[in-house]
Amino acid sequence: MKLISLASLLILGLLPSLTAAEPEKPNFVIIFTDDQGYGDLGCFGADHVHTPRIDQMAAEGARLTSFYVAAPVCTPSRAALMTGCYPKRINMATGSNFGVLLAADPKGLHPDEITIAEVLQSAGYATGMFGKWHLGDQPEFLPTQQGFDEFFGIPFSHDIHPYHPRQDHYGFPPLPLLENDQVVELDPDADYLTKRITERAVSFIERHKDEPFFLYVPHPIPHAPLHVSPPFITTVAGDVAATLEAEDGNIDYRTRDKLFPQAIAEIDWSVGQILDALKENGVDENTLVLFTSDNGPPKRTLCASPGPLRGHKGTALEGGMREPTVVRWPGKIPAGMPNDQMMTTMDLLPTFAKLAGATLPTDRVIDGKDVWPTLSGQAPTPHETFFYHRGNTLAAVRSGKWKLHVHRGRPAQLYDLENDIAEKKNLAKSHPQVVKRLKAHLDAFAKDIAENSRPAAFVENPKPLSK
Ligand SMILES: [Ca+2]
Repeated sequence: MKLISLASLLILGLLPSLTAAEPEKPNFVIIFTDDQGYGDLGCFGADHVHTPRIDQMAAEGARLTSFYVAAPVCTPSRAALMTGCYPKRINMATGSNFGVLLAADPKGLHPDEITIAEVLQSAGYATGMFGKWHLGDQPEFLPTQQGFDEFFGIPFSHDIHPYHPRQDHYGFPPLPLLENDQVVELDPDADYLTKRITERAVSFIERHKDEPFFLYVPHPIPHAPLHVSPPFITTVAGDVAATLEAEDGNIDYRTRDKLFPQAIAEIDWSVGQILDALKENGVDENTLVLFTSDNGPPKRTLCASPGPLRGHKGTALEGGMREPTVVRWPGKIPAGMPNDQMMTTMDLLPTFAKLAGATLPTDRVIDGKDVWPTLSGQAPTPHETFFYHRGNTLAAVRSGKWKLHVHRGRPAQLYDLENDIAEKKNLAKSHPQVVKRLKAHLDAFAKDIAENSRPAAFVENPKPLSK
């Protein structure tokens, strides 16, 4: 009799707690380093840096070997990650009079843009960002205005400060360190930035373990000048340490370049701290963690490496825009399997929205696509094309294994990335039909962007942030 009653209650749907529970919303963590190259992780073939925690993360998850950013420099790359759009579509391909935003730039990511943080916030997520923003430093452009409940960090690169080698030319104000929308320090000791950002990230996980969360950790490092906290300086050669001790208020960029292995070691430590915090707080199994970089290594660098790729930061060659990417979600993403399918930072907004049960805006174009079927190893990339820009210039397109570079007034160059990842053998002459097909993609995209783009925002009388 009792069994029958229970069965009828179940049929009537009166015992919801006994039926399948709502699937738990996953947490998302994006760790986004600055100017790290495709060859700057052990699991991407490096022997000049040591990254045991990130390599372990790759062994438990996947290396994404054709993962792209939408621009080869900071500001537009971050704009694309935040909005799921090509930078040019939202007029964020450059700063107002420089390749990226500078201090007190009147320009910023438009407040009407809907960021990945806002999408997840609308689905009940706690959102935290600890690190470097670079999408506008005026009060109306700060992370707390774009969907982040909490922000601790710097509004742009840490070299936009009075110690810049061309300070005579730029006249930069002191570098502000912010807590939410308030400046809490000026010219903070950059040696401690990675450590302090990491501590904030770990605290955020501890405080939000019982609710769905989105944690964004855009490290200012390894962008020059390199800095590490004291425990990581112990492995530096004696003459380098001595030179740094003698810096005396100035910053010796060339000597600091030699801290590259130490800077990457501290980043690796930071990733380990975050992964350990997820485990200790019981949310490891329900958290997707993605590690990548905002653009390739700068040209003038002593240590950073694009690995087998040609090109560097600022170029539309693979070395500028293909990033060392590792993703991990136990039980959901097949462990230890490299994934060579084409994916981009623009895909994270629609992908996380889908996994979170959030709704995407329907009143605007979003270039990224839901790549969950691809990330989980069930389907090939949903992208027929990926477009490369330098600033506002449409420079190249990839479709399948083919990549076509176009330069005004010069013949196009066609490369087979499957067999020539270093873009060395121009096959344009022997494959005119492929060139024609890819050119048609470029023309269609240029037309689409011209017809469907949205403005950045500008303020009058921008002022440097101060305490
Ligand atoms: Ca960068």
